[in-house]
Amino acid sequence: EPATRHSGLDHRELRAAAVRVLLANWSGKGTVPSRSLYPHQWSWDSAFIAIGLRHLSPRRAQQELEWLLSAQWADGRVPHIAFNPEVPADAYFPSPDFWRSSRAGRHRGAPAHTETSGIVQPPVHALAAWLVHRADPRESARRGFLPRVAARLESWHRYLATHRDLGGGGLAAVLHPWEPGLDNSPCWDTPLGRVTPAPEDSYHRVDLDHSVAADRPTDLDYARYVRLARDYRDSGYDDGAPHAFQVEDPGFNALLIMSEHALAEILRTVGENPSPALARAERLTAALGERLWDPERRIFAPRELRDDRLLPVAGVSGLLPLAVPGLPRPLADALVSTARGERFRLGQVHMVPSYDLTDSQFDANRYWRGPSWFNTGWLVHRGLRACGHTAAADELREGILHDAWSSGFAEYVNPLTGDGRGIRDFSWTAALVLDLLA
Ligand code: 2M8
Repeated sequence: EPATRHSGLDHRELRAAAVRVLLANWSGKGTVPSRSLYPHQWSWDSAFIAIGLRHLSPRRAQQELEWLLSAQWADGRVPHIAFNPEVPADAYFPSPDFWRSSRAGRHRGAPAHTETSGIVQPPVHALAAWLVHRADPRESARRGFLPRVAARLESWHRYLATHRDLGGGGLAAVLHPWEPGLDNSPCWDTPLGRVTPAPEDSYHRVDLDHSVAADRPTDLDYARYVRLARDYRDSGYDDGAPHAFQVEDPGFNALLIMSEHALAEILRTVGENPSPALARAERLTAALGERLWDPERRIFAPRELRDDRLLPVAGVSGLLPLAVPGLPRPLADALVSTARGERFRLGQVHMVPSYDLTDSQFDANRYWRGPSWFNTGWLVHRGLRACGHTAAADELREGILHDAWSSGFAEYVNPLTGDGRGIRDFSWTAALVLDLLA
């Protein structure tokens, strides 16, 4: 029997447990991904969290997004971390005194009232805002939720369309492996390998105080992350400065397209012109097909801008365009067959592995080098459903719910065994479970 076929899961009990995780991780203004490992507000985490919170408290889901967007810079970027000043500086590395946003980011319009990081994460926010609105349109209208967030979302997307189109082909580029959110994916090994590591005695890895080293990125990866982030900071967070790491990621851009469609709905609802968002969505979708489709592996792949070439890798971010509205049918069909094929074995392993099962760099336990994650599982599920693959979507949904329950809302799971990895009571795991149960 396939590993993903389950029965006997008590959905009421599961829902109650997911609610407990989200209530415990609420900090008063936003939700931390984890009390121990990630004690601040993270950008794409908050978007996924809001998508789940809307079933529990539409108002809290709105506040989650509004709080994150209040950390936005004047140039439009939404920082990947909004720091909570009440949390001790040594609780997470890199801390505010590393990023120095209010000083180093001054010329880009970093807020003076709060400390943030200076890099970004995938733009899931407009999609989340639209789903949150739809969960309770009356409460949304009463609080003026959409008018409050529409201009900020528009300026976020404009930032990505202008400052981040470093390849000139219409896609947004990422400048750090933390930006696509799939930190140590083997997809980045080649471009990251060129980065000179920072001296290891120049910082302390707090993450290893909370998690098993074999489940986390290596010290060498960290030394390179630190170098890239420091260099960007020291340029004053200038997107026009030279960057050692510059990649167009299919997952990041797929989420941007989904969010542009959602933003068009938001603009329409508040009585504004949706055309700019729709035009960007159309341009991005065309560029995704032209620039990132790998006909050999039949998956979308990251493009390294330094050499202007597709990286020969198959990562889960390459499957995420399945959820893009209006993706040409032949591409969607090819993605589904790749997901079912030997590289991801959809339906035969737990959820969707983060990296190619057949590649020598696949590691079933180490973070984004192979384990299955709940947010990418949720996105693939959404794509399968949108493309009419209902049975596969139902099966994946059951698998996600089961793995969340049996792992105690783990951060990620071993795709071959389903064993939980990383930390437990992880917020987006709980939030996306709530969404799938609704
Ligand atoms: C992980 O990334 C952070 C850095 O941003 C870290 O390793 O400390 C990633 O899984 C990322 O996608 C996620 O948003 C973040 C918080 O959950 O943790």
